[in-house]
Amino acid sequence: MKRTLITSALPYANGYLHLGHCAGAYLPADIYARFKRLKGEEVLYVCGSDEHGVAITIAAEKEGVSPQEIIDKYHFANKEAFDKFGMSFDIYSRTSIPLHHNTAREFFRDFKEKGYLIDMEEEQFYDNDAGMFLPDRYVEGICPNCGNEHARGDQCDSCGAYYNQLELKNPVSLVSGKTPVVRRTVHWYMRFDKFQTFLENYIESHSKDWKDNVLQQSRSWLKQGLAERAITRDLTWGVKIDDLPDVPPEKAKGKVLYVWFEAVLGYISATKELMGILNKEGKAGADDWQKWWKDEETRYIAFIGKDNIVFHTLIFPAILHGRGGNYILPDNVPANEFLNLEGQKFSKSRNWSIDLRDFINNFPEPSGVDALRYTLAMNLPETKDSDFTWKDFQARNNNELSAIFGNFVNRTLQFALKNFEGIPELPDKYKWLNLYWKNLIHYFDSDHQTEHELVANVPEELRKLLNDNDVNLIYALWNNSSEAANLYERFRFRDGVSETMNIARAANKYFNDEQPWSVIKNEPDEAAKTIYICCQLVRSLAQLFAPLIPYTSKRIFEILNLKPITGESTKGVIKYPDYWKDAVIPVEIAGKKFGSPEILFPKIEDDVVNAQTSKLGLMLETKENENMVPLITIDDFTKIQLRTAKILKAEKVPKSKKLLRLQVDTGIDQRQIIAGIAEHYEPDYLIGKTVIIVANLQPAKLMGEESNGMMLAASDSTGKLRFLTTEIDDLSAGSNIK
Ligand code: B3M
Ligand code: ZN
Repeated sequence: MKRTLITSALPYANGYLHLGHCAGAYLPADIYARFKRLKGEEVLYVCGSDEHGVAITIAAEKEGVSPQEIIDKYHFANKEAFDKFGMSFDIYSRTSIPLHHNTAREFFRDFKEKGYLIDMEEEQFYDNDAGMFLPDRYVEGICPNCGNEHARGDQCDSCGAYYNQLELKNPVSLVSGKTPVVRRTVHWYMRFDKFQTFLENYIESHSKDWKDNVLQQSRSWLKQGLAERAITRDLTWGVKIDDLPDVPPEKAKGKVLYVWFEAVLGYISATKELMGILNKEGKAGADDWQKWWKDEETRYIAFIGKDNIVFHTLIFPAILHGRGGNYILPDNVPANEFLNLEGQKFSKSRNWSIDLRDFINNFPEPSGVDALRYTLAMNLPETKDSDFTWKDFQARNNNELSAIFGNFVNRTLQFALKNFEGIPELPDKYKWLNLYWKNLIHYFDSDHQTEHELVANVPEELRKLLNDNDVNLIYALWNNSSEAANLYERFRFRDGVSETMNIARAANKYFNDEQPWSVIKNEPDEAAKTIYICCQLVRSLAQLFAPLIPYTSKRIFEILNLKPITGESTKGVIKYPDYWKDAVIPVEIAGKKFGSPEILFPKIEDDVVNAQTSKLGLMLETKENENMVPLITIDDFTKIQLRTAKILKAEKVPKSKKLLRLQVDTGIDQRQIIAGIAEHYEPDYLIGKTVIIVANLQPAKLMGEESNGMMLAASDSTGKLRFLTTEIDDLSAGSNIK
């Protein structure tokens, strides 16, 4: 049996995780990791924060902080949210650590020595004001393909066309707001064309076992022909190369590795980091990372969202293959499509999102997290985009987790406690029940008839003890658990979870058919046998649901006074026994006392989900939502002191692309106001203008600059900000506005 290496795409540390992220590369991977551990296999599950690239620097500018502050804020916030969401990573690392920088630089140097890199001069936009070359996401203009006026530097969001930033018409720097100039700069290009044939063979070798969406995207890139791609960028934030020997510093100055070239190497550096930690604890060799990345006995599964496919099926395999040294390649890349929210795409800017940390704050009980995991699992976008709705979350919790699984556990344990003070002792007549059960499982395992024949032809001697209901329930346990295992192995988690929930349905049917509440009156031994079998099923279901709802499974094991077995991280150094197989075999629990049962999944009421739904899209200042803003009294309004003011001076705030520093005459004093309009106005244009300010606002600090007041502005139909002014321009400064 091969060991299994699992990675999830490294989320950018530039914002809080939302439920769409969870349903993409994370929850499926965690279900898979827990399942493989519970099967007794050697597993390593690696993830971490992706902390470089313009995704980080843009977020830093938006929040007016440094990139380091951004990644520290979101790395730890996301790690905490993942932990509470039950993610069982063996390590959650980050790409800002020196170990990662060194790993990435090693690959760069090796490729340079092997001739896989060529340094070429190219023309690129340069912002004279900001004194920097402009990466694609720092420049905007008119799309050369469709005329969209806000097209980004590399790809148009409206028509999807890819192009070189120099093809943009009327380009504008998003740093200074000015027209950039064209300058020549050197970049190192990776000759991906040299890996065309290798990658074609690699992709076609998986034509049978990879998802269609993954194969299609990979093939279409290969069909266009792989060209050399720049793997450096003119940025100061990232993995630097200007101090590498054999790299001319004058060429490499101010350059970092392209984030997508180094981020995928983050999986390897995270593994190295973990082995270094374990080595210090005497639990692994420092070089043990190699058995995960350079050993044919390892099977590597890379979980991602569909926007990361070619980076994991073409770019990363080319890098691994180019490095040599027996690096293994992804054995599968089960990319998920996207999760939508109440029928719309997740959108932070439109506040149409549910952050994982907010969900956990609103549903702090472990049952809430498990209900979310279950709801997401039942709606995973495995083959097409899917949707999360609060109503479905409520229904899954109330009608399935609570009404089927929770109800079965509760009625079984309550009945056992009330009538047997715990798990019933087996009456004499049934003292060999466990053995008969094991023989029945052996018969199912060894006989390959159809489902109907299997149950119909159960050996007579087993029938002496097990009635039809008993046999049907044990068959459902055996059959559905192995079906679920097959489905999980094929990354079909929705169906695997359904198979498991169907065991709980069969268990409820068994309880109803056996009618212990009435049988106990005249045949207590029969009732004892029934409840004993139900208690076994409670344990089995806790085991089989563990990959999905680990908190609830753990709770059930604790109530039964059994060791919780939920597939938690073992840092890749310990293998469990095959608990999956073990889940269908009865354990010795007759007569066992247990703790007080509890409601595992409290009902979620309408007002709870309505409160959540009503939050979506709020603070959206559009016409249809105006009346969403609470009404105020005239007294409230008079607290705000609005005045006219004249702009005396205007200049840019250093290192910020949004802020201007204004000196204004308010008619009562002269003061500094910081305004977020640098992307919309040249400072000189504002001098002498009459504007409207809030004069009695608490002083605030923005990018270290004091602001005493706020200048009023509104967005026009194109999203451009326009400051508010008065009908006549020479209205004296300081007029009170009522
Ligand atoms: N951070 C893109 C993303 O967050 C990128 C994934 C890197 S995986 C090495 O979707
Ligand atoms: Zn376009």
